[in-house]
Amino acid sequence: MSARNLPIFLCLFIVAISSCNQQTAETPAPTLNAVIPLPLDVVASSDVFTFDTNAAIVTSGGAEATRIATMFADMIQPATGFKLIVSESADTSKAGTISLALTGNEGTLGAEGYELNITKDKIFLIAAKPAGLFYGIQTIRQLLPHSIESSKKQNNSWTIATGKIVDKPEYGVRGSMLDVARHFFSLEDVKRYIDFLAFYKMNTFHWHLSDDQGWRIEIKSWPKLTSTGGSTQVGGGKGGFYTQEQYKELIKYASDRFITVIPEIDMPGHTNAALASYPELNCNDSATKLYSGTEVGFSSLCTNKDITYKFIDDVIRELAELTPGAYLHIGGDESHATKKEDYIPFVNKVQAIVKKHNKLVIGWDEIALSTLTPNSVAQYWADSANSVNAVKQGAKIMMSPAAKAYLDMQYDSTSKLGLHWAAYIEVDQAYNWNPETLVKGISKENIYGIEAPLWSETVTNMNDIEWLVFPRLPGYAEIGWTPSGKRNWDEYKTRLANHGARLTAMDIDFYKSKRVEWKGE
Ligand code: TNX
Repeated sequence: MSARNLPIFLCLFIVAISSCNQQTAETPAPTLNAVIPLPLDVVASSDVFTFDTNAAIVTSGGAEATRIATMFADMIQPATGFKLIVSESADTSKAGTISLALTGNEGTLGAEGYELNITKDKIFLIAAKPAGLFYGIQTIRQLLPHSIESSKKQNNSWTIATGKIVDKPEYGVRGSMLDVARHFFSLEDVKRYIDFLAFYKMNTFHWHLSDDQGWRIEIKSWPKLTSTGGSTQVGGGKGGFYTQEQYKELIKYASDRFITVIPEIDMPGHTNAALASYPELNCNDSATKLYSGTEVGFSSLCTNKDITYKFIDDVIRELAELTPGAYLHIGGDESHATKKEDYIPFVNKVQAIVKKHNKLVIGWDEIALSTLTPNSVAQYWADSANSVNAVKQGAKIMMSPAAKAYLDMQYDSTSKLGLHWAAYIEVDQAYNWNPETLVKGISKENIYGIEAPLWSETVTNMNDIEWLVFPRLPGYAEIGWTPSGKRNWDEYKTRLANHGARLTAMDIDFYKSKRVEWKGE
């Protein structure tokens, strides 16, 4: 935003509590003050566009523009009752037109940026690439009244503040991880998780698919991984797993929302579910018992047996065939039951296997103890020395510092869910950090992306997920999207306060932090 426009913008921010705007009492207040992540450049004007049944969406630039427009029309239908017509046309002359155009030319917007121009009687959204249109749609959605999120028809006037937004992300990779191994979550739950990421313009979903307590992805060449290894979870419940067909369904669902899936098979530690399924993966040839506790660091694949690498080759081959994204996550964390002299050659061999199957490696920061292959990414979670070592080897870093970015950390000592081994993370602490300056030796150009992981030792259902994820996830999305110089907790907390009613309309059970003055609709 230019300095020239700052006063108007601030005016809109505080519109709810002041009379500095030119709205009349009947005109609903513009809702620019609730958009998360904060767009890069906003020039507000003091009018409103009103959606009504005459609104029609025209698209130009091809099938993807039309698909995205249709997603938008479908999304707003339940609350508005409008069945907006989507047509491929360059004619934007009619009042009420919402135009989505793909230019193909990245220019300054890049592959994920968009330009949104809202006037009194039309909306123009342009982007170079489909992802940009999709993010522009998320902004329009957040500019509409909160009740747009309702699944039931609302009697509302569907207005949007006029103005111009030019927006693009600071980081190219913005994501979250869901641990489906400690507790299993249905495909439907995982899709809802994907919806959350998409809503905040996040583009990466890290799927933690195996751990001591459960193996969750069907591997056809090693069927007992799921029939045995998938049969329990923390607390001893029945667990579960995804068939390869379901996995592909999720990949498609994510990719329709511009989200790349990074699947993780954690090894050589965190492997009890595999060790319980196949005796030959153990050094003593005897299967372990299934495990439903929450200890870490006690299991290891047998690193000096050939069968172990045959197993890994099969798993990586099947997973690589199912996964369009460039990266496969090999875990590598907390391998306390693997000797260091075994761990290093193990990780080197696994990197070679991943490469053989035409994928790139990402692993937790410990993998930097080995010799990282070109384009490997180390995920900083705990050990800054490992991460700096990765940088020195030329690797990039996925930033997930446990004490700042772990969604399973309790908010404070009274939190009903979560752990606190790394920190208590209140909503302001989750927001108030800068990936570029957090660790000496890791700077902007070394960063691959930002990721907030949710481990599920204490999380058993979707309500639990929502309570830990919200309201911290929007803050992580903003860290990834908005340049650090434009981020400020005092301003953000006002937007978040306004945003709370939207979460409620989305039927999200969120933590009502006392550090935010939540507003009603
Ligand atoms: C550490 S983070 C782990 C996980 C646990 C998590 C709980 C990481 C790479 N390893 O196995 O679930 O702590 O917060």
